[in-house]
Amino acid sequence: MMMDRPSVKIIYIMIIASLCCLMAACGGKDAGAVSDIKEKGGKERIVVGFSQLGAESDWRSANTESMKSVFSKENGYELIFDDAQQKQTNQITAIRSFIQQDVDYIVLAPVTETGWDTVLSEAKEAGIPVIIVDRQVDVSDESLFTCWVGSDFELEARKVCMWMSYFFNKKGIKSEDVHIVDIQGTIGSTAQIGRTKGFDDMANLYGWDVVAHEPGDFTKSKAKEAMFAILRNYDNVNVVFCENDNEALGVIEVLEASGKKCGSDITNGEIMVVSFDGVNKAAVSSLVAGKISCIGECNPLHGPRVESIIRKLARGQEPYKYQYVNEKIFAGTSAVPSIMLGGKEYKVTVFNEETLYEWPY
Ligand code: GYE
Repeated sequence: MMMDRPSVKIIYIMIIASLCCLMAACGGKDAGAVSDIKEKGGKERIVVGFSQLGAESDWRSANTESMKSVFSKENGYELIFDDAQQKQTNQITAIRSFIQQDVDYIVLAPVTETGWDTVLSEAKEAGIPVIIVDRQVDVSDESLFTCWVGSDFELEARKVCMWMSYFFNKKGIKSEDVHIVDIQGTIGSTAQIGRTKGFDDMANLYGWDVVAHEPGDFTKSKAKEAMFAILRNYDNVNVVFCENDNEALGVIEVLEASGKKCGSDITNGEIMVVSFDGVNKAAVSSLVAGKISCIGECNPLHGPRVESIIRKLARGQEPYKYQYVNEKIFAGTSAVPSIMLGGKEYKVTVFNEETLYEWPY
């Protein structure tokens, strides 16, 4: 006997409802939710658990947004998103919950590099592929994750330092007259480790006077504290290397409140600020205004990249283990049109009032 559409729908809802009750009765509340998701509409959705480390910067918000817009219901996904609020323990708890819910893929943006072996072994045992995004994990066995996609943070730092070296040369500024501080990112994160290393190596190579390293945790507030401390302890700093834009904006606030002028004319008392990301509109406007001299781009739009990895895996193909994203250098002045690094030429993208509105982020 043919049933009309509403009756089919009611029977369908009843089946789903009883399945959910059954799951809940077994104590598997979350597992019930996932199988419900997978069966809705008769078409399987791919369930992705994403452990995001926090919301400390504009880069992070853009990254979260990119992931959420790609892993949407319309695109056939169910995204279980967890914000770990900068705590690794929260990330470990989230991953365990994803395993319990039997998600199809786990995506992890790790806060720091170490301490992942146990929980990633658990994911491996459960047979769930783990894709690492943005920062890296330092594990004893690389088979504990499927692959990684993100930026070359050390290269970003080398490029910004090279831009400075070209600029100083052009303006006749001697290496020994460069008194520079590094406001570091979250200690132990790949972005910090790479940027600090790139900075240290280049400062050493050019013989700049490195006055201090201060942790700024990639946040405006921590960077402000760091800059206040630096101003209390040293009176000769003329360049501030910030490991992200939010830090740079904090540093500029502190410098201006202390009566200093931010700019590239360090011979005449200005303080040069350089940074990374290029995602924050206020930071890019500061570049155009000359308050930030150079920004090493750090691209946060990893959603489509992670999705293409998942598509590959779903087809049974093996993605590259490490996938680095190509990035640019941004400046507000055309003083340095391009730089050479490792035998490669990098053109500098110059932003002004007009091109600012063509900003991709
Ligand atoms: O540069 C910073 C964020 O890991 C690439 O983390 C990321 C960095 C980014 O908080 O703004």
